[in-house]
Amino acid sequence: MNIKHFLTMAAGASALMAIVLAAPASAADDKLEELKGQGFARVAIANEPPFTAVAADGKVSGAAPDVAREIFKRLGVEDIVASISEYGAMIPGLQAGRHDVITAGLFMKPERCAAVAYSQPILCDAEAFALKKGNPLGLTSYKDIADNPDARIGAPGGGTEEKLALEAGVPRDRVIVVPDGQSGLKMLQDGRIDVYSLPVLSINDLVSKANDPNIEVVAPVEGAPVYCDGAAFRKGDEALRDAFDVELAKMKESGDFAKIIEPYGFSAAAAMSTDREKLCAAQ
Ligand code: 6CS
Repeated sequence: MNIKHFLTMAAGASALMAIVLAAPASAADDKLEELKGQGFARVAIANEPPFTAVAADGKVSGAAPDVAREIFKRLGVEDIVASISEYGAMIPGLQAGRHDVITAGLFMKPERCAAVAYSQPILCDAEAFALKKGNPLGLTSYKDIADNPDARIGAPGGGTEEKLALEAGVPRDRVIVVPDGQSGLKMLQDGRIDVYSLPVLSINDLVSKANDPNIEVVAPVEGAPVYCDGAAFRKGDEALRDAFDVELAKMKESGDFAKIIEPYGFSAAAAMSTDREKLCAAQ
């Protein structure tokens, strides 16, 4: 090869290298760039205080969106825009591109971990029952509901409590899908269900605001695990999830994480005592 030919080849190779190096980051990194350009991240929520809440004026709060809003701000994404979804529709909505992330207290469980890319843990809670004062049917576990042919349980569609009831042996026709907390409370007060089940902090928030002396809380539900959620990203958006996790870890370390979630009643220590690997393998 003569020197002229060699120099031509070398120039071509360095030009190619310059193009490769200047190429935009991977597609996954582009997702963060896309959100920065969009100016907001589209988050799925449920409107179940204190995990998630939408005020009458549309203001979104709750521990999960508040953590996400702060992390996205630190990543250069100015705000979040929330849409309310039933728990069972959140993952399909994420996969269909209707949401950029689920920030709703969607508890980590193996089947969900297989479908999304979870962040590290954020909000942990046990399960609870709201039922008639005096607990006339003596319900303290999902198995108690299964064992009593008259007991009807209300729970969110596609949610953890519905699954726990079915797995405990409650027949489908005694597991009533309830769209939201207010409906669940009303159905309990009207005697259309005998127990309404949500995580402890959600049930306590609902019952304390109802201020109804005929309703009481059983918490925790015997035999039910403590669950933790994470922000749930689409499979393929792992680079965005990892960037989210870097900021989440900094906030856990600095105490900023606790400052956001603990006023809502959540424990930062509980979330920091476990990790995604353990939670996705558990149960
Ligand atoms: O992850 C879930 O399925 C459950 N999480 C919350 C915050 N409320 C109810 C729901 O079933």
